Amino acid sequence: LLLIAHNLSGAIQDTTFRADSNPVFKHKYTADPAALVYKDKVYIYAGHDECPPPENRYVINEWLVFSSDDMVNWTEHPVPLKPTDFKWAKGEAWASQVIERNGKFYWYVTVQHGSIHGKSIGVAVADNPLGPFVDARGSAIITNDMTTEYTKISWEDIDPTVWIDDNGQAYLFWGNTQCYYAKLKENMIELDGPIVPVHLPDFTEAPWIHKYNDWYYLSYAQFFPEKIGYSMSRSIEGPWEYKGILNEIAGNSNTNHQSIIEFKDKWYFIYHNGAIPTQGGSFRRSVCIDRLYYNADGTMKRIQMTSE
Ligand code: FUB
Repeated sequence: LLLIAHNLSGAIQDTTFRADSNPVFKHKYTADPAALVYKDKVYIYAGHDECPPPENRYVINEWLVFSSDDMVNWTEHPVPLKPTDFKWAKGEAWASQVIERNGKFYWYVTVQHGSIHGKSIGVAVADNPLGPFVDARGSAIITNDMTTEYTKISWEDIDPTVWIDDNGQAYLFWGNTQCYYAKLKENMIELDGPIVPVHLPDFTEAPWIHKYNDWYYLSYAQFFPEKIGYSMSRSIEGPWEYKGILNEIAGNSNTNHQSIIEFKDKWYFIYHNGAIPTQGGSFRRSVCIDRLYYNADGTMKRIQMTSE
């Protein structure tokens, strides 16, 4: 009986996740989804695209959070964090990621710095995945003046992604045009070593780290308009070997920004497109979810987007 119940619940999950319900959130424009799996639930943290049509620029004044226990039914929760919650920041809720460590939730975000030129990375902390989140340091953890020896653009310090390796060492990856990583101290709010450039072909932005079996995967946006490509390594510190395109340009959006998670024994690719008619586009984006599959050698099959 137990076996039948198990099989039945598996079958029900298979048929209820319908990629053709993309985009997942239709009542608001949502971008740069960062997914967190915690205690049988998935949380999606996303920027709220609010650019009034017909204008075309980023207007992103807050992050949103949604939760689900089946990848089908989503609950929206109160706004958990805004760039203005960082006193040193000026605005612009660009891409982010949340990770749990020792019962606390650390949220690494891109914002515009108030007094240092360019974009910066801040970190907020909370006791649960829905917040309230508060600035964990009172200052940015990464600022543009820390990386000017590599590129001269003001938006290179964006798109943080964070990883805690099996030995407990945490790493922050980020970047635009140039990808970087730095180790984090156990407190998760201070760097623990130098900033190291990561060499990835045609890197634009949006790095995301995940692990499957003994492989590390660093997926990232390439070119512009963006596709998602990926590299694999046996170590989080590289060297990384480029493996090709994982996701093509996502309907009607110049940017493409992914998270990759395993939830209840299935893998998912969570991203955004600009496909909501008639006002959707590069500055009014929408979060989508499709399934992700591996080949026997550990490489990933190209994502079959619902819109294809
Ligand atoms: O949403 C603003 C920026 O667009 C993100 O930080 C990039 O990854 C791109 O999606």
